[in-house]
Amino acid sequence: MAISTKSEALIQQENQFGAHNYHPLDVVCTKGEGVFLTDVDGKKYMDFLAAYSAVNQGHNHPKIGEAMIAQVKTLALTSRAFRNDQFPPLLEKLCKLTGFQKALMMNSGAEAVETALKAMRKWGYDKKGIEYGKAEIIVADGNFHGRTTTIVGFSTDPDSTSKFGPFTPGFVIVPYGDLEAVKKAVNKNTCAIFMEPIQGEGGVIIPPKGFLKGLREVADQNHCLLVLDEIQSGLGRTGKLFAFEHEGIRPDGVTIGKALSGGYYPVSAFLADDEVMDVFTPGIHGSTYGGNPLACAVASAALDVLVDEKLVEKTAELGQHLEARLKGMKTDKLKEVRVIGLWAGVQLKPEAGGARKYCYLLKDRGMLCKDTHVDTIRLAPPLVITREQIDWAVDQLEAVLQA
Ligand code: IF1
Repeated sequence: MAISTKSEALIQQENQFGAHNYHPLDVVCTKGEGVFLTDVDGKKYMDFLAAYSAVNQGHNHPKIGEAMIAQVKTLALTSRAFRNDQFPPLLEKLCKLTGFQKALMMNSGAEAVETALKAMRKWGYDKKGIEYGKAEIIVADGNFHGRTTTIVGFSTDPDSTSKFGPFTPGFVIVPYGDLEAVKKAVNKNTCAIFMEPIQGEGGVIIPPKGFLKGLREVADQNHCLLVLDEIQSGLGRTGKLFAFEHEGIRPDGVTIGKALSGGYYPVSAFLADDEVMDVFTPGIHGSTYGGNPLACAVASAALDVLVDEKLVEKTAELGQHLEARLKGMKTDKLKEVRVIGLWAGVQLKPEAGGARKYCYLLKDRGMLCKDTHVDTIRLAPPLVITREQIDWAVDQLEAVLQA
């Protein structure tokens, strides 16, 4: 479809003055409301990505926006050199909601992951007694945990790792979902197992049943930590507050981000009990913006919306409908459909010609979603979506897959 001069001018400007570290769909958004985005030409789209689950509460949620504006007019930043009145209540709310004893606030997801990695290693030295410099963390093939040099160092995606080395040592990569491989990799120097409970960038990869439970057992038997990255899977996306609840386990630590602010502001956290969190003592870790009053006010409102609007329960229910509708699509282009809550990886057969072209066809029909790993269309609408809106979206998807 032709791009208007207004969009074209903005795309040209971005290409000229911005680093080319992305290849976005050519839609220039200017407004968001609930599940909808509007572009600069006034065309309205249903958002089926939700900023990679950051906007679980829906675009422009009035309660989060109002909390943000009120706090902006009062106090935005003190740094952690001084205390602020928004931080303590947010910590308590977060701990009571998630069941962890302590929270450490950061900004981006990658920073929460870095925090978790530091905690795992220091716990290994302080509490497990691993010889200094020898700590190992077991991670998964196909992982995505962010973009810092340490994190991309244990990525297996060539795009993430290309020429950014030398990398931080101390990571052991095993196939995702392979419990036997984890058992083989674990040794006296293992301080932790660190994985996504469901791999997002991997294309919504749900591990075999019992895998997380198995990881919990391996960690317990070998006196090491199990830490899960719920930055994308957490806060309702899978129909539970945390994806690990599907297997009835509890990790020793968890990273959250994205929907913690409902998309308004970068807010992330590492959550753990005292046994792990007390490895952090004054001066050894932090961030200028971590736990700032604006972030805390926004996160507090974003969590309230999640609870007050029963978005977790709603997602569990609507997720079943999404799954039934996606699995009932009449098309010969599907290889596999993976669904958990309002999160789906629609994997096409190679002969379908790649997922990206279908994302463009969907865009023309007013639906925005994102391809991943060549053949997979990833669906993750804001959790405020209705059953009728899901039906409309699946109708569009089915139509483009029949073309
Ligand atoms: C980008 C992917 C999604 C994450 C998990 C940590 C982070 C992420 C499980 C880091 C971030 C984002 C980053 C974004 C694309 C996106 C993504 F496709 F790359 F993998 F969501 F699926 N842990 N995921 O998914 O959080 O530092 O970005 O706040 O453009 O890189 P961040």
